[in-house]
Amino acid sequence: MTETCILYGAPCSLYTGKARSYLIKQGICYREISPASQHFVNDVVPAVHRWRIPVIELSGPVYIQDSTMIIEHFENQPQTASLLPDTPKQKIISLLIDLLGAEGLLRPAMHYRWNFKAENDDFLKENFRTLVPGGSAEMAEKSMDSMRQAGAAFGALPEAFSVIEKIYEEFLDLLDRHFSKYPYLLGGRPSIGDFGLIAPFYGHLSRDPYPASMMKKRAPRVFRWTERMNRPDADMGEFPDCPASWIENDEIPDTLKEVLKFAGKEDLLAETTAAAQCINKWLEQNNPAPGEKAGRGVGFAEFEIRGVPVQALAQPYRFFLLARMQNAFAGLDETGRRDVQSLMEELDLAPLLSVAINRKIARHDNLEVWQ
Ligand SMILES: N[C@@H](CCC(=O)N[C@@H](CS)C(=O)NCC(=O)O)C(=O)O
Repeated sequence: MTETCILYGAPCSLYTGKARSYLIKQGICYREISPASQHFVNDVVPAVHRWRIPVIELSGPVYIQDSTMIIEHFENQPQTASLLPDTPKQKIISLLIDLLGAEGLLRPAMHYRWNFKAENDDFLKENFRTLVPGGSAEMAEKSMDSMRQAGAAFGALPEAFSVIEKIYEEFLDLLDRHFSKYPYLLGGRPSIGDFGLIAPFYGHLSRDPYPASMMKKRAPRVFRWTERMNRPDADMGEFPDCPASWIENDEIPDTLKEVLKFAGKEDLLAETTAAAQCINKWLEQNNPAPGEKAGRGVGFAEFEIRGVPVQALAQPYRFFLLARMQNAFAGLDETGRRDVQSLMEELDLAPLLSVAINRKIARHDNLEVWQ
């Protein structure tokens, strides 16, 4: 790949971590530039209609905002070797984990960033200064405050802290067990699922002081995977016999099944079902015109995690990603659909093949819009 592109993003940004890792693993030439730059503020923000990272700038200039769409752009290039498996189970599981990373783990990612002030805040202040023009400490504080509020909007409120931590610790243990056997989610090669999962696991959970130290102590192999995902080679010296390919015969390893079963139950199903209800109610009341911009959140989904009531922003974007998995499922042949259906049943995740909102989300001119 010869095109040199510019990635506007930042080390502390969750979604930049997803796009960056993909560019690195695919050997795509890129230069990362801070969104504090004049060009980003004056030209890129107006072109993509909002201050949001990551954005990639291609020759033209063409701008793409959205980590998933950035990856899709490169996946669609004829010279690219796709990192979405084309066997049914591995394909659908990759897209499921993409959803889990980009949406399902936002609560722990926000909690471990914003609710450990003594350990994290000095580090974050320094990081956030690099996001704002001139490195203004005052602007950085403002931006931190608005992100802190976003964390609360995802349900990371004091009454839920302890349950969020318990679930995350158990999740880490299961993931660590998986990475003791395999360097990536599906064997010796990263897939679309790895890029989804690295989103919360790089910028926040492996970098911010409190969760980083916890991860290194409790789940060192998960930490190694976060390093590995940011290296151009396979970086799997611990696995001398592992081929640099996905596991054969469309197999999903037992260690990953355990991770998925757990995460589906604790981080995905209840919230997705509640968010669908909340968004559908909003759609009924508001009936947005086709082409109208779909906001970040429309109301609050109400559900429980281990008996603790939680309210979390119901995000249409969750269903944009979920629909990608459901469309891929619908596009499988009959045998593929049957195999995936029984895998999803085994994982107690079958409802995710059908739960949906009543209007589709499309992308137009770098924005999510109602169809
Ligand atoms: N769906 C988008 C989400 C991007 C996103 O939310 N980025 C955060 C930083 S990690 C951001 O720019 N937040 C600022 C805001 O939304 O005001 C993607 O995948 O790129």
